[in-house]
Formats: sequence, structure tokens, C-alpha cells
Amino acid sequence: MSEAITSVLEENRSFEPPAGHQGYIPSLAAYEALKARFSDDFDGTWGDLAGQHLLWREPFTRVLNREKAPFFHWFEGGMLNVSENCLDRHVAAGLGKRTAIVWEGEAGQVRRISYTELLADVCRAANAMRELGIKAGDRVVIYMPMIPEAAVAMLACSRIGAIHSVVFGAFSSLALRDRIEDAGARLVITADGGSRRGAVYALKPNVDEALSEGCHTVRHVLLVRHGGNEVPTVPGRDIDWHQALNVQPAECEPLAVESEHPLFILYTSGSTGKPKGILHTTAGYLLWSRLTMCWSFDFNPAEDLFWCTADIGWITGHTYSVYGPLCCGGTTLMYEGVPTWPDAGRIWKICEDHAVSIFYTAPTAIRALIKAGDEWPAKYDLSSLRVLGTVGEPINPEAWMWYYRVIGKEKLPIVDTWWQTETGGHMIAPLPFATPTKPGSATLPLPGIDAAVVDEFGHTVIGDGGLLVLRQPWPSMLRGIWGDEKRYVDTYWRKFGSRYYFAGDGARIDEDGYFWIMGRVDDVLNVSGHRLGTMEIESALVSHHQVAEAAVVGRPDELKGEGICAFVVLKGEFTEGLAAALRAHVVSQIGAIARPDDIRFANSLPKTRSGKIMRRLLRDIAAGREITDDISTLEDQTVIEQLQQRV
Ligand code: 6R9
Repeated sequence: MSEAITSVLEENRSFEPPAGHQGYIPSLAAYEALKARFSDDFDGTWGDLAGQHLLWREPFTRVLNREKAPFFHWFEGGMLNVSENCLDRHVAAGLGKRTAIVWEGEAGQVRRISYTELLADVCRAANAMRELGIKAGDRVVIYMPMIPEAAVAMLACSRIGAIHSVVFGAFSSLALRDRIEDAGARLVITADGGSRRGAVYALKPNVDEALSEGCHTVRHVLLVRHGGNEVPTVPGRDIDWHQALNVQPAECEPLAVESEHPLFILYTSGSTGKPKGILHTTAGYLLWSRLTMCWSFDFNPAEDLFWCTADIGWITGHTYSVYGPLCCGGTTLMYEGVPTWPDAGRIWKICEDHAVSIFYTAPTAIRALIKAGDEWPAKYDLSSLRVLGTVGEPINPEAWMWYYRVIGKEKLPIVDTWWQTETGGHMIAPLPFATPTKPGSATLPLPGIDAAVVDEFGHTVIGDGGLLVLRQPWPSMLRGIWGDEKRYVDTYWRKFGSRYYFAGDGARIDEDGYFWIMGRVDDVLNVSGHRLGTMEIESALVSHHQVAEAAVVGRPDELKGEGICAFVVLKGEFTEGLAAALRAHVVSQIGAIARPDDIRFANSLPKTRSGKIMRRLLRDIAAGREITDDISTLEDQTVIEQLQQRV
């Protein structure tokens, strides 16, 4: 068991929520009451919330249809539009002058975009996309830096019923091509380049490279000029974003779509080689993005400045940089650049300069900030902060305590939110002004969410570790894997006979009913809060001409949570510089986030008699731990020694 997990198991500190503020859900009693409403009338309660929180063009006639489970249908009969919910209704309510997006660039430039302006931009972009032939149901890939145009592009898709698929800007051209092809995208929206560590990196050439083979569905590329870097363009195919928008009217009637109309596809890693396109639909996703802003963050759109540091290439950026805050009519901050640039005080400087009140980041960022030293936050006035959130991986109690003490001055609630790309929004999280917190625990399921820890047979376990499941559907649940119904059923529902959603995480529930997430139980790594499949990296490695076989495992990493260790068997002789070449190869196949930290070579890989790679043994070797597996049956004992050598 890793040290982080052991210390989580021994953690027994508890902190009361801050007093003196009436939160959205103000007390544990109110939480219990809301939970009781769900137990008494599950469908009715969801229906009431959907009626109150969303703007409907046609009211829904049925809350939840379970007939085709695990393909659930929410809010049947209802018609609505996401961009209308995020923009028009706030403008209509007289909030047009309110800032929707505050954007800061790495060089310190600031843009403030009001709801009126954002609506006009989204309409122009929607009109421009229509003129390029994009219709409801068409897929649009967005490959962009963290700039407001990325949010405009997402909202513009939703305005005309197109399905967006955002691909993280650090993914390679090959990873981009796979996603464009799998989604069958008609349009790619990209930028010339973005900023990173004081320099401009190019994005557009990756799109050109991706489109140079296959991708026959793509008709056009919309190009945002942002980085100022020279990029080649293909006449007829590539269209300048600003030129295209400028000639369009600032009005575009939002297309009302059915509740279950697809809103977006987001690719994420699973335990097999091919990334899966997680499908989210309109009404349920939007409802939960708004409700969790209220419940987990106590978001007050009239006063708060909300900053979620996640890139829009991840689900956290979708739900909490764009849809959640905007659906509430509040202000969201976007920062484009490295959080420690030009120095480790940048994050805290942004918090001070813009008076950020709710701050949401990942444990890996917190650990990097701890390492930089307490003098950095000490330089800035952080008194505007009132809620601190974390997401993406288990937070070790030491990092939690630092966040609480040094940033929160022991006065602010720490909201540790457990959820996944598949869940659309938070599932387990404290209510900041109601739930007592324990360092390292995501605390309790949100109202309406039926989370449990079960054994292999689906029986509830209390006290011991088990598998984390969700026993009831929820509105923002994934509706499938794009183009692969079978994989959806097999991955999430097969294990417990279509009754429970299987999350792929291990967890434990303590005597107070608190959830302690213990990490993935499948072959998925969590590197700096980014999900990566071991098989994905293995297939990248074996696609190199010198590699015969490869196995990839995670190993504990102080900063990144998990590091990547690759064990490689070569086809021929070892050649000088091979480890570096293999690293570069993986980066070109997937992206920089998948670069192995450690590559080890051997004549063969340790396997069981049935031929399975002994992954637990490899994990022990990678972590430098004592070997607990029985290795007496291994044909070649020297392999272990070879694998223990670092190159
Ligand atoms: C939102 C997001 C999902 C996986 C998930 C789990 C891990 C996320 C966590 C957490 C412990 C938390 N995870 N939040 N583990 N505590 N608060 O991160 O989505 O990229 O799909 O990753 O991340 O292992 O299964 P995604």
C-alpha cells in the first residue's frame, strides 16, 4: 500500500464548516432534508429542480425513463437550448453588463467580456458555422489554448445543436487525428498558437498534420489568430475566425433541442488502448453543472469571482470554467499560461488582482505550490477568497492541511470533489458551509447521488476498502461512448448486472459515512490529475520499430501523484540514446503528458504461467519496493535484476 493511502487511512482530524455565513445549503439538517426528499420522491425532486433551474422552451413530460437501462433518458419531451440558458436569459434579466468571462494572458493582458458581448460573439460564431454548413448533430473539434474564443466556440456549437469535442491542446497531431476520425468531425476550430513560459507554441501545424491523412469528414478549419506566429493556411479549407465572425449579424435564434440531444463528446482514457468518447447530453448535464455550482461551491453569481484552473480540454474545464458558472449567470476567470510563470506567485497574484473568491484547482498544483514555499502566497492579499476546491486525484492530508492553513488561514472550507469525465459534475463533495471536513476525504455524496462502496458481488462494505459505485442514475451521467454501445455497457454496467454504475475507483467509507477515495482499480494512471491508460502508452511504445514488447505501470510521485514507468523488451540490440528516442516517440504519439519518467529494458517481461504480465510485481519494482510476488516460477530470474536497473 502506498504511503499516501496509509496516511489517509490513519487520518482522524475533522474541521467544522466556517460559521457566520448562510450557505446555499445552510446546514447538515438541510442536507439531510434534501436527501430525504430524494428518497421519498426521486423523480419528482429531480423534476422540481429541473423546472426551477433551467429555462425550457417546451416543458418535459417525464423525468426519468429507465426502460432501456443502462441507457437512461432524462426529462423526456422537454426542449431547450444550452447557450440560451447560459447567455440570453441573463441578458433578458438585465444582467447584460455583468462580466461573463475575465481572461488573463500569460503576459498579463486582461480581457473582460460582458454577457451582452459574449452573446453577440456566440451568435456571430454560430452564424459563421452555419454558413460553413454545420447543422444540428454535426461534430466540431475544438483544439485551442485557454482563450475566450474556446468558450465562444463551445457555446456557438450548442446554439445550433452541433456537438463539440474539445481536444486538449497538448495532445499530439496523431492523438488529434484519432479523435477527429472517431468523432467524424466536419469542422476543426483552432488557433495559430498559444502562450507558454513566455514563448508562443504553435497549434495550427498539428491540425495540418492531423488532417494530412484520413479525416475525410473535415471540410473546414476555423483559425483564431491569437499567438501571432506565422502558420501556413490551406486556401478554401482554412478560414480566419475573426474575418468570418465580423461579417455575421450579432443575432442568431437559439435552436431548441430535445433534452437528450448530444451536447458534447469528450475523449478520456480507459483501460484499453483506444480513448473513449464520453457522450454528454443537453438538459441533465446543464442542470447538474448549475446545481453543483450552487451546492458544492455556494456560488453567488452576483458577487463571486470563480476561478477553475483546469484547461477546457478536460471535463473540469467544461463544467466549471464554462457551463456551470455561465448557466448561473456569474463570472468565470480564464487564465492562459503556466501557473508558475514568471514565478511561483502567479496564481496568488491573479487571485489578488481580480479578487477571486472561489478557487478550484488540482492536488498536483497544490503540491507544486507547497514546494515553491510559503513566502509566495504570503506576498499577496488573499482576503477575497472564501471557498477553496480541489479535484482530479486523491489529495494527501498534508497537501489538504497546507491548503487549509496557508491559503485558507484556517477559516475557509476546503471542498474536495470526487467525480469523473463520465459523471459530468461533482458526485461526492462537502457542502462548504454545512459539512464538517476531514483532510483527504471527499466527505459525503451530494443530494440525489446514491454512492456506495461494495465488494465484488455488489454487497455494501463499511470500514474496509471496496469498489466505488453509483446505485441510481443521475442527470449528468454519460449517455454512452461515441460509436460504441457495447463498450459503454461492458465498462460501466456489466460488473454489477446493469444495476450499479462502476466508477473504476477504490474507496472506503468510515464510521461517519465519509468517503475516502483510494485511486483507480483498473489500468488507468492519474498523472498530475490527467487520466492516461497504461495500454495507450504501451501501444505507443510498441509502435516504435525497435520495441518488441512493453508494459507500463504507475509509481508514486511526490509532485505528480503518479509517475509513468515503462518496461521495454527490444527487438534487437540496445542502442545509445534509445530511452530518449522512446520518450520522444510516446510524446509524438500521444502528447507530452504521456512522456515516461522511467524506461527500463530487459530480455523479457515477467509473466504468470497463463502468460499475463505480472503488473503488481512491476509496480513494486517501479516504486523500488520489496517484491512480494512469488517469482519462483519465472523462467528467467535475471529479468528481475535487469528490470531493477535504471538506465
Ligand atoms: C474530474 C476528473 C477521474 C478520476 C477518478 C479518480 C480521480 C478525481 C478525485 C479523484 C480522489 C478526488 N479523481 N477527483 N480521486 N479524489 N477528489 O478528474 O475527471 O479526468 O475523468 O478523472 O480522477 O480516480 O476516477 P477525470
